[in-house]
Amino acid sequence: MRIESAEVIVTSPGRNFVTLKLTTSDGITGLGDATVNGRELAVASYLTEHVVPLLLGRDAANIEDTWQYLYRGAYWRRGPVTMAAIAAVDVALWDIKAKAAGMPLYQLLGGASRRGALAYGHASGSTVEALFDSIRNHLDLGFRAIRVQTGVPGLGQVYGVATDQRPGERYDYEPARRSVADGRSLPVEETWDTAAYLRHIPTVFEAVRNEFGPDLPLLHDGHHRMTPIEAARLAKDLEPYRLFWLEDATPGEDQTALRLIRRHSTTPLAIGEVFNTAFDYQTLITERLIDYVRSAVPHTGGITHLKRLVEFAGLYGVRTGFHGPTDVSPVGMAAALHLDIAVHNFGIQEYMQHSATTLEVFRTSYTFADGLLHPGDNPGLGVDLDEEAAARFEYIPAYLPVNRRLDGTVHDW
Ligand code: GCO
Ligand code: MG
Repeated sequence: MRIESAEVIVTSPGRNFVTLKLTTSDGITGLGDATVNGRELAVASYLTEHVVPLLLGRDAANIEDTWQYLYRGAYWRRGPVTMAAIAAVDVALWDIKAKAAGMPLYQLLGGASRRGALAYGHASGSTVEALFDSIRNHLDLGFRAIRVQTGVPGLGQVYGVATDQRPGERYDYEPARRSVADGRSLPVEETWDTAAYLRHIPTVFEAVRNEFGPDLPLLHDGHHRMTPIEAARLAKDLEPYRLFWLEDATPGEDQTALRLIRRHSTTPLAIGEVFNTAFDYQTLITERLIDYVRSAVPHTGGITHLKRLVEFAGLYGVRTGFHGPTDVSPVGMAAALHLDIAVHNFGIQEYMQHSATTLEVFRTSYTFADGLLHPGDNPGLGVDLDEEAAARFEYIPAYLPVNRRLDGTVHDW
């Protein structure tokens, strides 16, 4: 079974996605997600110029060999662009293998370890009142675990807060936007003040616990904006509210920063959505500095590499909490769900829910019921790409926002 063709499909049904489609000599197709939010065309070009020519004629069955060939063979290792390109090839080959076997992918990954994957949804509000409405809305939608983000008094739009939620409607938060100036697309700029944030967030969690009780699993994303000692302060202040996790408290590339947080608090920590290999977690896992790995399949070298990371993490009691924002396409989401069902050390799965327009292009078979996600039992990943529909949505340049402190200094967003 040889790889006969490889196509890179860029489409923008509501937001930009890059998808790799491989077709074998027996006519089996496989899909892989190669989307890196705000830098999409770099991955599309890496695939088209440097990977597709190497794939044609290769044996589609040899997934591990192809992974090593692209990773070691490039000499230049790691990085979000390289690893997203390798991930797309890897996931497409797993899709093909599972379709050839006539099985849903999770069967090839060891079979089902659970009935479904506990999902968390994103509740947010610019005020605590709006946040409460959003939490109720999410509970009505069936979520059993909730991420909580709010506006900060004195600041305008901040990370993680949707502006357009209405009762009964799905959550719609898409940070990749653009401001058009002089005919150019530029990132939107937001304003940030860590001191105000640190004062406000514990009061929000106190209010949420008082309103919704002690049982509801609550999560929060710090989005890399604190220094180690600020993060330690927040983790300590949030202890009474028993978070499921505090995510990305500090910029993740400084692995030793987490030692300081750990020294001061028992709030569980999650990190890793911007990491791209298992090596990025080495200190964090072996020193037991985190509780959850946040990688996404398309950003961490695909199923082959993520499975390796998850097995390694499991040896240290660290569980999964895969990244699942809407910039991970339905193909990447389905890949995560097959792993979620199969691996032993599953923790939780982020689920932001794609828009109806996105789901017109990507036809999924995964389900969400009683707070649990399931990848479905169609052979392969269970996602089809409607190429005619995809062609209707042209790429639109969009960027993630840039954050500035009150004095204008660029800060982590
Ligand atoms: C999350 C993430 C996202 C990222 C987004 C960037 O926890 O879901 O932090 O909201 O900001 O994926 O592209
Ligand atoms: Mg995050």
